[in-house]
Order: sequence, then structure tokens, then C-alpha cells
Amino acid sequence: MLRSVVDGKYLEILKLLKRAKGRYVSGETISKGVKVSRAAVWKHVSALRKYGYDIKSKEGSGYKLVKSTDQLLPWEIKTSLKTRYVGKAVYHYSVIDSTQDIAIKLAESNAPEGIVVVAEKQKKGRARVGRRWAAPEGGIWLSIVLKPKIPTAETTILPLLAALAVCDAIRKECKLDAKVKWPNDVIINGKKVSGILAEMSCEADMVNYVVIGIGINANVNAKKLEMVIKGTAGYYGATSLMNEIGEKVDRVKLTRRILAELEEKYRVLEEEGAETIIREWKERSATLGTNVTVALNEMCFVGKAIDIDYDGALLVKLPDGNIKRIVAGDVYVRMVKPKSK
Ligand code: BTX
Repeated sequence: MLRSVVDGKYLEILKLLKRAKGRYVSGETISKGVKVSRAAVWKHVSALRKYGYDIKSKEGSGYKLVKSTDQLLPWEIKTSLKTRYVGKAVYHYSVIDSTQDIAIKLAESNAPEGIVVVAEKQKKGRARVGRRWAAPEGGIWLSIVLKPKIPTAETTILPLLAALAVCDAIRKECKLDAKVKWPNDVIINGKKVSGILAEMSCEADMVNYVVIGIGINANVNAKKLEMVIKGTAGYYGATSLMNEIGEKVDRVKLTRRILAELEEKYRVLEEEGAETIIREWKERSATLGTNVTVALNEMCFVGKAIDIDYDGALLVKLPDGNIKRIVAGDVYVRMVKPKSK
């Protein structure tokens, strides 16, 4: 694991290099500015390169930052992060089984609300109802600890809220027509680009914590990903932001935006209740108005998705006119476009 509080000297050197805006900074200037020996400057620069920073060195000129890192390093995420508490502490891993495991451990040991665990790659990414989530390098795989002051029954809205936050962050940061698909997916052109997993601990009517897991296929090769997950439960095609845009996205910027969107929507939920979140979710919905196939345990039925209930449940109108409430968590909804007349 990478220390969440990195050696302050790295950050000071980075600051100097960033301030130079692509120009060389002499070893002597860095050494004086950061108050370490020239040999230590060299050592720190080598360490920064390992974190993915492209730093050139030239005899007689010094060092210049050619390109910042693409890794989701805590200090990069926290720079100009516009949140009050979400993402103020970030734990970063290069490879891990699941960010959910660490976030749950942190939540169990009374970690503050808003703590984030992020990984470059997951070996055993978890999805809903015991499924697996493919999480190769290039994606954004993170978990956030929340401690909502709402009744347990109302937490069902949280996965929808998180999907909405991701959807809006993608729209704003990548200018893509992202939509939400009930209950917790974000899709682009009908294919899944992001999935959300909410795991919680509660006692009676009190929520101890909810860990929201967010997976986004950012700079992932969608074709390769589809080959890995094709045919698995819940599969209906996958895409990535890189595939949709045709170039890599800035994962650090997008992560910051996701955290800010999530904190803001969460504030709205706590202060005003679920109404606004549900309205916004409906505005971005790819599900409402479509015919859906709902697979619920052993049963399967078709109907038209007509609305979202106050708690995030999907309301489906059956062919006999009855309305069925589908509660998130145990169903798989396949959307079928209504036939054009
Ligand atoms: P879900 O049940 O909605 O989706 C799971 C299904 O989605 C899988 O069975 C498979 O068909 C498909 N799938 C698997 N991987 C991908 C992918 N990368 N892109 C598109 N489709 C895929 C979704 O559950 C919950 C996902 C949460 C993932 C995050 S990542 C950070 C955190 N840590 C962790 O272990 N899980 C969460």
C-alpha cells in the first residue's frame, strides 16, 4: 500500500516542478528550496518517477516535469478537491482484492465519514448479489465510507444517488450523454460504463455505515473487457470512457468531480430528503418508458417501467394493468426498446 501521507519532500519537489510549467529547475534550486542534499533530490525524483510522473533530467539544467502521473494518488486527488469531507483522506493501492474490503475495515474501526479507498487494479472486484466486477488497470475503482443520518429504510436511495453522481460527473467532465439505468448502472449508448455497489451495517433503525463502491471503465479497453465478462449474470455489454471519446480521460480530474458530485447530492438528501434526487435521476433515466424484463429469483416477467417510487423502487406496469414494485438488490432488469409503430 502507498502511504496516504506521503513524504512531504516529494510534494515540495512536485510543487516546484509544477510551478516551473515545463521548464527545467536546477538541482541546486530544488535542493535549497526543499532543504535536502542534491543526492536526496535525485532519490526523491526517482521515487516520483515510480509513481508515474514523467520527469526529465538534463546535466547542467536540472529537472523538468514533462507529464504528471495518471495514477489516482491521494495528493493528486486532494489538490483542488472541492469537497468538505469526502476524499479528505484517501488510501491508494496499486493492486488489491477489493476496495470494499478495506473501506469496510476502516468503517468498522470508526474511520471518519468521507474516507476513500482507491485502487489501480482489483483482483476480486465485487458486484451485487455475489457477482464479480472486472477491474483491470485504467479504470476508477473506489469505495467511500458514509454514515448517513437517515432511517435504515431510506438507504435504498443511496445506490441511485451514487449512480446519479457518477452520471453527472461523466456528463460534465467528459461531455458524454451518460444515462442511469435502474437500479445502479451508468450507461452510454446502451452499454454499461459504471456499476455501483452499496454495502452497509445497521442496528435496528440506525445506520452504522454504508460503503459505496464505484467502478468506472475509464481508460479500459472495452473490447478486451467484454471478452472477459461476456455471458456472466447481468451482462448486457460494456463500454469505457476512452472508447466513447477516442482518447484517454483524466482520471484524477474525473475522480475529483465524482467525489464533489456525490458529496453535494448526499447533502441534498440529508437536508431535503429524496425528492430532488429522484427527480434528477428520472431526468437522466434510460429505463423509464421502456419495456423491461425483470428476473426476480426464479421468476421472470415483462412490463413497462413507468416510475420510480419515493424509496428508489422501480414501478413496472404489467400487461394486465397491475403495477409491481421492484425493490433494488435482487433483480436484473433488461431493457427492451418499445417497438416503433
Ligand atoms: P452489478 O451486479 O450491477 O453488475 C455485475 C455484472 O456486470 C457482472 O456480472 C458482469 O456481467 C458485468 N460486469 C462486470 N464487470 C464489469 C465492468 N467492468 N464493466 C461493465 N460490466 C461489468 C455492479 O454490480 C457493482 C460494481 C461495483 C464495483 C466497484 S469497483 C470499487 C468497489 N470495489 C469492489 O470490489 N466493487 C466496487
